[in-house]
Amino acid sequence: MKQKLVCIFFIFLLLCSVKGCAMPDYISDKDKLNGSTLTDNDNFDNFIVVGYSQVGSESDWRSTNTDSFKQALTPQNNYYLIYEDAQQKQENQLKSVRNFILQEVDYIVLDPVVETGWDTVLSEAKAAGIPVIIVDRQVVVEDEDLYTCWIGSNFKKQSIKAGKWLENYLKKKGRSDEKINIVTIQGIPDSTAQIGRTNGFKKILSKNKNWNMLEYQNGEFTQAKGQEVMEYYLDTYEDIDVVVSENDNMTFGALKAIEAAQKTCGPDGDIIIISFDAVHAALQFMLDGKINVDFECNPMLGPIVKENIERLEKGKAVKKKQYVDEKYFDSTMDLEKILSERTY
Ligand code: GYE
Repeated sequence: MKQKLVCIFFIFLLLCSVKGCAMPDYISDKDKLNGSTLTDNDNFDNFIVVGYSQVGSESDWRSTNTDSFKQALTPQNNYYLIYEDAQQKQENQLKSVRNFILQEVDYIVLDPVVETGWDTVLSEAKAAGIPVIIVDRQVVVEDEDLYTCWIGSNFKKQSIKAGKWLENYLKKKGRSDEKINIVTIQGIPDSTAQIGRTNGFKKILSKNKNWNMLEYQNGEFTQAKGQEVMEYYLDTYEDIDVVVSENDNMTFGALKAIEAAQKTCGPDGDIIIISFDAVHAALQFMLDGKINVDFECNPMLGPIVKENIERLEKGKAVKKKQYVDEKYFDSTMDLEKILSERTY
């Protein structure tokens, strides 16, 4: 292990001399080591080196997810975490994974921005004997043995629940036979979260002949793009009954656009808002009467990955696909209590 860290250090020196760059943040940022620094005298022999390629920092969900890894894989727990933010670009992730292989890390954790295009790089990791744990989004590869396991959410189930929730809601309002105009603000195309959330909802959509999906547009999972897409929808369509927004940050942008267009939304407004993630700020908007329902996506994957690594270190098997538990929240619930108890 010591050789690996020495190797990481030399690669770092090399990168600095070639690019004249600042320290990479996994070495310079003390927070990432949870307040502790590595010194020459530290005994690294028992450290488990993990290279973690994160999608980006596009949303509240994502930041919480990143923190859960940084808090679980700490030097105090005998981990050395090399964190890389891919800024929602697959090419950056391919580079990171290849660097991790070069650095001879013990494990690679990959949250793939999109599902396809991973076969080659994962074969390289396999050839180097480095186990790869896929988190949150999934990969579609020819050979499932290219990764050890996957841990994340059931996005399709989340949006099937969303569709069923809408059926019930409209029924309660006596609107089951009314023509319902819907728009969808989608996440990054080809990401598991987008595919699952779009397709799950489509299943219920196809059963309700009076539901009319006006359009799908990519909001890139960001607030700015979500706002832009919603502005376009409001300019284009007179009568929108429902907005399905495939993550909370795009919803925050949509709420701004709706307000600017002097329309109303939420349980007492004109537009029904269905969102995904259920981050703290979204539940606050729900409490303020702006969002109708939010389907939780559990970001706390760091400790689960740690447990999996610990099993693997002991030579035990891990389950190939591991789904996390998730709930949903709507405006009929005791949101003040829920918000006060929630950690994310
Ligand atoms: O919903 C969104 C993020 O893949 C579950 O990505 C994740 C999604 C999440 O940017 O906020």
